[in-house]
Amino acid sequence: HPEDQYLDMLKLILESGSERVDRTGVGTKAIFGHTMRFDLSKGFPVFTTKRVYWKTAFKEMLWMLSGGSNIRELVQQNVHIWSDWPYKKFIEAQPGDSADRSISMKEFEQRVLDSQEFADKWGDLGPVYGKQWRKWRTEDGKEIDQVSQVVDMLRNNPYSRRILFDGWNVGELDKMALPPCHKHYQFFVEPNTNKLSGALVQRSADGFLGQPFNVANLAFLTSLLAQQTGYDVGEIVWFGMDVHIYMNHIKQVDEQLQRKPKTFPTLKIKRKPASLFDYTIDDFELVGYDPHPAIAAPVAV
Ligand code: UFP
Repeated sequence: HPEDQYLDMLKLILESGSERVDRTGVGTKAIFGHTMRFDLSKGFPVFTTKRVYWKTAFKEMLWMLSGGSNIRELVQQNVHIWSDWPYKKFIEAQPGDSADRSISMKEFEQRVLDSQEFADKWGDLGPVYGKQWRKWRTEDGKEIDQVSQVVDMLRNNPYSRRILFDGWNVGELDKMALPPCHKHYQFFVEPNTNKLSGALVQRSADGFLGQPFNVANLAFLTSLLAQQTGYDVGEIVWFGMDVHIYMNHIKQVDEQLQRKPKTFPTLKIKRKPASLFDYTIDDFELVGYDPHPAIAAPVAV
């Protein structure tokens, strides 16, 4: 089963990963340099040995594609995966004696929803993915839409070796809530089969929580681009650099490793909108997704 690639990676990290103290202080076991590939014509690679909240992942991808960098549009869609960072920043900015120092994440998110002004001030993540993908700023003040350039190249210059975009804007890293993890996307058209393949280079991968999302979203993005530019789906290739398991996820990983993968679902795209930027979450269905139950785990912030 293609998902064995994922389970084997988790096993490898547990068995041979070196223990390292990381930025978050939680501690990880990590390996360096790992790859996996999935043939999209044989099913959509959303892992089945635990439930992956694919709608959350897809909503995040659509938000990034829209150029978004504020949690407001995510929270409006009930997506909370980016809220930890601005919440932490807000709390730390409050004076010690302020009542606001002890508001909960839910209360924080409610304020973001209630007030555009509050959201602008506290919900912004800095120039993260969406900003760099769609509005990369040049020295002379212009903005480059890298994603539209990719669409354009797929249509007009499909054998180019430069069909890629990158979120790693070195000059703006210090203004981002989190420097891009999934940093480099590149695409490849195979002329005989008319298939489009997509690759992702991920500098840092939380093997239990993040990586399954990142693989699903790579497959998702590749499928959207294929539909928009008139190709069939080929393969996705995932390259992880620092691939790690947090020490407080080890029990969860052990549990997941007991399970047998089930058949991958298929992605159904219900319509073809006018552009890559006109999809909504209701355009998608994962037909036949019948995973093992979810396994909860804390996020390291
Ligand atoms: N992480 C992922 N995938 C993502 C994302 C974050 O695995 O899409 F946004 C994880 C990787 C790492 C942490 O555990 O978040 C980022 O920390 P650092 O910047 O120190 O690598």
